[in-house]
Amino acid sequence: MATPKRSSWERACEELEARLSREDPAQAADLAALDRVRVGLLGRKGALTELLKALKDLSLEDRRALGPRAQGLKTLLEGKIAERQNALERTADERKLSAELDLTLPGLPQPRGRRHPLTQILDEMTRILSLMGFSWAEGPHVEDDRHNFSALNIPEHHPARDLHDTLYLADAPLLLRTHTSPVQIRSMEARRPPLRIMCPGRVFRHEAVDATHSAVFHQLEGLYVERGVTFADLKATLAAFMEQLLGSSEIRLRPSFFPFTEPSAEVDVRCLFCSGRGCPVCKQSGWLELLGAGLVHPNVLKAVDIDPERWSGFAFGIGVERLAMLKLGVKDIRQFYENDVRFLRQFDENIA
Ligand code: 2NM
Repeated sequence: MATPKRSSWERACEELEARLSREDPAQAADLAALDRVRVGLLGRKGALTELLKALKDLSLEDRRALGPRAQGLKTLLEGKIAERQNALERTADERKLSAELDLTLPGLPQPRGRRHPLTQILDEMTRILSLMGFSWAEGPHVEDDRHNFSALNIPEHHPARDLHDTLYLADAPLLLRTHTSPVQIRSMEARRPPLRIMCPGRVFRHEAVDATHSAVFHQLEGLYVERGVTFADLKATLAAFMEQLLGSSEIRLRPSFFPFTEPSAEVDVRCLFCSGRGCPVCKQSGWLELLGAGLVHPNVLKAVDIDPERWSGFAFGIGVERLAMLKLGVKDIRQFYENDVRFLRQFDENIA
């Protein structure tokens, strides 16, 4: 037999259920209307809150029977309110966005960068050499006399040490490296042969700047030390390197002199512009002078404690700017350093 309190609670609950089916919170027109619905039902004095509070006046048995009904009603209502709130907020965001932005306008073009032409050439050279087994080596720009000169068999009074070529630091017995060969000395000091390295990098000379001279420029040198390395290895390596780099493998070696190699050679490549017929670029000779090279001088090996009776090696050096000027048709070396985008833009890369 239902108690009077239980009956009146059940009536109240039925009224509320009827009310909810009439005025579904999912119909609220805007966020303010939804909030009024929420407060009216779930607020501190809301109808459902009151109903839940009134449960405490019922007997334990009645509470057990009716509590879940009220709780179910609350859960259902909260879910509906949250869902309607999400929908209303989304519509508000979309309205605001379309008022401020025209999403049908075309996008802004994004300018695409490119590598500096010297970097492009240097990367191409190191890519080829690394396929031939040379590994990348670097060293400091500020060097001491031993690594830049004496270990390279450049004696005290050699003209390369002349004040007109070398930039010395004022307060220390140090200098700016005049070539990348000190990197090769450092590599031979640090590691035992066999050794196959490439040394790309910046070098410095005390020099008047003009269309073909810069006080700061770039070199790439290669070094290979192994048992029984000969001039034939040097020639074949350079021919393969030039074939990959320029598409021309015909090379010519002319006797020359470097303190750190013996014998030494200037290496010419068949002119890539006229294939040897003669043109202004090669000054009608049919050849382009591109590299210096030779077999590492025994005194250089001795200076880094490598026995020249057991080991031999070849080395070569190439000027990056000179090659880039030839390949790209640049007439003034200074353009590489001015960073004028109208100049740099000409050397776009074919990236899909
Ligand atoms: C060149 C030409 C010829 C050279 C020699 C060495 C070393 F460290 F092994 F002695 N490094 N680079 C070399 C030889 C560089 O540049 C025109």
